[in-house]
Amino acid sequence: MTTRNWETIKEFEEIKFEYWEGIGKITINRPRYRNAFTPDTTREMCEAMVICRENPDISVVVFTGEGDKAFCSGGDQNVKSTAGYIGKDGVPRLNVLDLQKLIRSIPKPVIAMVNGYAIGGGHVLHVVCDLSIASENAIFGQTGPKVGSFDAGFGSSYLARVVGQKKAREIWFLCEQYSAQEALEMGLVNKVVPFEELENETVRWAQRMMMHSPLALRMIKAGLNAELDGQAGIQELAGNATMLYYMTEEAQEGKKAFLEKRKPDFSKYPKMP
Ligand code: S0N
Repeated sequence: MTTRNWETIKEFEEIKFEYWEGIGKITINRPRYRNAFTPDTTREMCEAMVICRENPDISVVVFTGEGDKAFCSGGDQNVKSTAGYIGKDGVPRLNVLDLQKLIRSIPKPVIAMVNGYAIGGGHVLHVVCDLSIASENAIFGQTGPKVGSFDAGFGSSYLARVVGQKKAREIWFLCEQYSAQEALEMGLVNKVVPFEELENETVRWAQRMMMHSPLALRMIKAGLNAELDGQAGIQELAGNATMLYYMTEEAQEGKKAFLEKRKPDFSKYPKMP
């Protein structure tokens, strides 16, 4: 599928983390289990996301799964215990929720490149990404009520914002599977392409966004999140406003005056209508 020389950013055990021309690509590398995630997979993805956030060379993040069968089949049922999923440290966790929050809060676009099954917690992961590009063989669905789990957070409420309340309830209550075409029709994905074209199309979308103002994209993402994310969303949007304010001479006057032990003079700064 790939024709690019993706360069490894960091070696992990359960994911691949690569870079090419402004794009950070995070790939769940457990095709044997249809790319189901363990707490270790999720911890590694969280670490890669933080690197994507910090690295100024990365403008867009792409999430995908290894191979042509699955994007992600959710939590690994082999390591599910009574209190979450057990990783190598023996502690049960639901740390996929941390990953969801990181995807939403990173101030850069995140594209889900859905290359097969996006099921259960794997479906939620594509839902929380900013954009989803799917291959024609992609299949979507939730399984929670069938297999003894559920995601009543972003996995439900944000899904309902994407596809509407009735459809979200159908998806969760019936646990059916949906084709890529059906997903497109319900607004669950942005585009469907043949599998061979999936990476090319995803890269095209990333390159298109990279031509635009990163600050504008950042503010739009924060604004779209803020409407839904309550105080956490407002904090994100407000933090961006503070960052922009720090860049002004007006804000710098306040700091300079403090350091120079004088009264600040804000009189020259415009009071916009
Ligand atoms: C993906 C499916 C539909 C693919 O079917 P297919 O192509 O017929 O392949 P299989 O033969 O079924 O699978 C191939 C091998 O891969 C293993 N495997 C597949 N999925 C998983 C999985 N999730 N965990 C472990 N192994 C998996 C198969 O067992 C098989 O192995 P072998 O060859 O040894 O038989 C199909 O595989 C499928 O339906 N998979 C299960 C989907 C599912 O129910 N996932 C779990 C759903 N729940 C969650 O994701 C929890 C989410 C979560 O973490 C969470 C989030 C928020 C709040 C709470 C939670 C919470 O933890 O509950």
